[in-house]
Amino acid sequence: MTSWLTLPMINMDRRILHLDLDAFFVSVEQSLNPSLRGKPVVVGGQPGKRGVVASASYEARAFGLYAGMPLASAHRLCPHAIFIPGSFSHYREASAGFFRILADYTPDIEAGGLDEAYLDVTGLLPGFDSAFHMAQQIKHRVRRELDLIVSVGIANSKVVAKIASDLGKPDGLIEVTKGAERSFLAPLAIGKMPGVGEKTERLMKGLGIATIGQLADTPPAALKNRLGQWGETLHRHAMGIDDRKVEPPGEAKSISRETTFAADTLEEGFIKATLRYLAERVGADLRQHAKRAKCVTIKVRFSDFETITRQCAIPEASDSDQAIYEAGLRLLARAFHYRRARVRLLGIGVSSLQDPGQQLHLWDFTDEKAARLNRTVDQLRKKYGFTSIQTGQTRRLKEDYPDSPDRDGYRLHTPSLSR
Ligand code: TTP
Ligand code: MG
Repeated sequence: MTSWLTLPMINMDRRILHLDLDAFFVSVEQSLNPSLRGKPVVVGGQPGKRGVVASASYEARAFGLYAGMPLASAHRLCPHAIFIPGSFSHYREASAGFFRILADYTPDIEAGGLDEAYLDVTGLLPGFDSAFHMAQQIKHRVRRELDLIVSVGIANSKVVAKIASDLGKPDGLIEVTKGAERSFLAPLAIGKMPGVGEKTERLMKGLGIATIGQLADTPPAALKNRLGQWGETLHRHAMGIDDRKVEPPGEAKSISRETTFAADTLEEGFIKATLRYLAERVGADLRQHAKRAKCVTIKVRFSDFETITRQCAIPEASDSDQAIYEAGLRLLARAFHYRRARVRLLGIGVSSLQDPGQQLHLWDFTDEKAARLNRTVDQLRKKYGFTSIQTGQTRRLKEDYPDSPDRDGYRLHTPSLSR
């Protein structure tokens, strides 16, 4: 190999696909229950309950509904919409099917969530004369095999491919040919840029920037002034320049679960039971990934939306529900010491994940026993459903939460966020 080939150059001839399933949660529900097709459908929960829209069908979006909107507002705008709580295990299954299809085309896959991926297909596979034809085939297979619709954008960079897939929705397929990146982006509203939220948009408007073309024409120094490094990056992206690679994900850095309560609460028994349940979900995830955690964090949102986190290290990296819960309890005490007010949302997570390299101390029988118990519980739950096993602390939740239909856990009030 000649030496210049080894330089880390940007290949301007890359072909990158960005794929994103249309109205993912809703579409899975529609494939399970075809009578929902063609109707305004919302996944997220019942409008009388608290929570937000996780996914809205395109028919519902016509009424102004969008992800993140409170269910109550969604109901006001579109009272005849069909509201569904959602069943995460079905979405996970559909997602696995989606990624199985993608894996037939390249190992260069970067998942951007359950329903979103980048593929680097530069060089392609034998049998395809263009990235466009490959995308057509993927769309066809996703429709036939999964009964879902995927929108695809193709370009020489991640940012342009993502904007293209978004622009084509629903059922889109847009390729931005080499050299056309900047003219493709120029007329688009600044809000179409990934990473530009309401706040940045307002700031840009203040600078007289409404379109991506105007952003590209703004001196980068002016942007750096206001937005720092991020401003420079945005400017490059606006010019269609983005050398980020498609990177298959590293391993998970943290695992967490959280839920919003149906009504703000200060009832200690209930809060602790919920904490225990969430800790068990986190522990089960940890064990499934064969990881141990060194650090536990809780998140508490009070009724006025003030949100705090408290974090601590645990003496031995652990994957046990008990250890996570006990650390969580201590952190909860700290949170209440800071402020004793009604709680709107509670979450617990672990980080500093390690492989279970270090052995348990041989004399540490309590750890050994706990580990055995957790393994048995995992096996039973796999067979009979998560809520088939109740620990003393979580039993009382049965009165408050119905089982999810797939017995994959309690149906919390914010199902999409309590994965
Ligand atoms: P998105 O791809 O952002 O949304 P979508 O697939 O419903 O619609 P489209 O891509 O056609 O615009 O998110 C994928 C899924 O992730 C979505 O179906 C539900 C879930 N989700 C949430 O749970 N909460 C959220 O705030 C968002 C944005 C998505
Ligand atoms: Mg989507």
